Amino acid sequence: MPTAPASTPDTQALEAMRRQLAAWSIRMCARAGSGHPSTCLSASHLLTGLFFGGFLNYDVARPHWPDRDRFVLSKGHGAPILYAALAELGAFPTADLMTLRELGSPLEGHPNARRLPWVEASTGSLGQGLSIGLGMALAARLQGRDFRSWVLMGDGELDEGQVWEAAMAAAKYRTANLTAIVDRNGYQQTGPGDQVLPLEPLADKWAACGWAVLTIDGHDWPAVLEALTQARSAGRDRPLAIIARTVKGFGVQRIVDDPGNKFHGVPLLGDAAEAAVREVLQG
Ligand SMILES: Cc1ncc(C[n+]2csc(CCOP(=O)(O)OP(=O)(O)O)c2C)c(N)n1
Ligand SMILES: [Mg+2]
Repeated sequence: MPTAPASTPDTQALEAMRRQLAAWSIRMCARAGSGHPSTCLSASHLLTGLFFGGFLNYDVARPHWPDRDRFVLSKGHGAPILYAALAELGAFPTADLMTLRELGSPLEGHPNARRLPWVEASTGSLGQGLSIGLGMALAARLQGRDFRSWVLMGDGELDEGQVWEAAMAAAKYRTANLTAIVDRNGYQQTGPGDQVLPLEPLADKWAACGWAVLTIDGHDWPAVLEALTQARSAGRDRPLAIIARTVKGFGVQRIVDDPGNKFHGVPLLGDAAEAAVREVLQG
């Protein structure tokens, strides 16, 4: 039976928060003059649902609380939306978000666990987060704790062989407290991922590795919330992969319509950034 979150998530409130996080991501990258806003936008429902829907057992006031759920942003270049979520949860002032990528700011371009206590693992070198999240899931078992480990990955990131070593090991150890969320936006750095290395049939690959798999629309609130609810379910004996079909640059038509690489690593600047912020807040 799925375990419902503490209270039923309010989809309208989640959507309002998602739009705020999207807006922050665009503003932060514009201010920095660099960063990956389109990467943040495709993951916006997934990350907002996890952090604000009652699924992540977490307290920003106690970042080293031993029983906290662990969240690893394996696609570390999506750092702005993680920082925005942490700030909105009260970890630090939202004004600090505008220091993204400034020399000396702990809000580095990729999450640095040595600079921010809420960052569970330093990421940015793609392919490593699932191994780290698996280690955390196993640590819970060794310590007799019941926290969960959540890893958000890019789909291009799945080209890395280490992902599949971790996937097979997780199945071997039956880490039911581990959830991999794949932001399946179809694009990576240079363009469509399938032109670089075809991934389909992706769900079959995870299943063949011994995982439970859900494929969902990653921008549909009921689907996202149901998948996260199932991830917390006690009735599974294996790790769960949520393959979330998403749109890179979701909410900003100019990026969505781009026939190239969806502005990967390209911030919108000046008037274009302001227009994009309006679009994600009101569109
Ligand atoms: C090991 C490694 N190789 C290459 C890069 C450069 N790089 C940064 S982002 C990216 C594309 C990632 O695509 P994807 O995982 O699909 O992320 P998203 O589409 O969500 O941006 C690449 C190749 C990297 N960060 N790490
Ligand atoms: Mg991608």
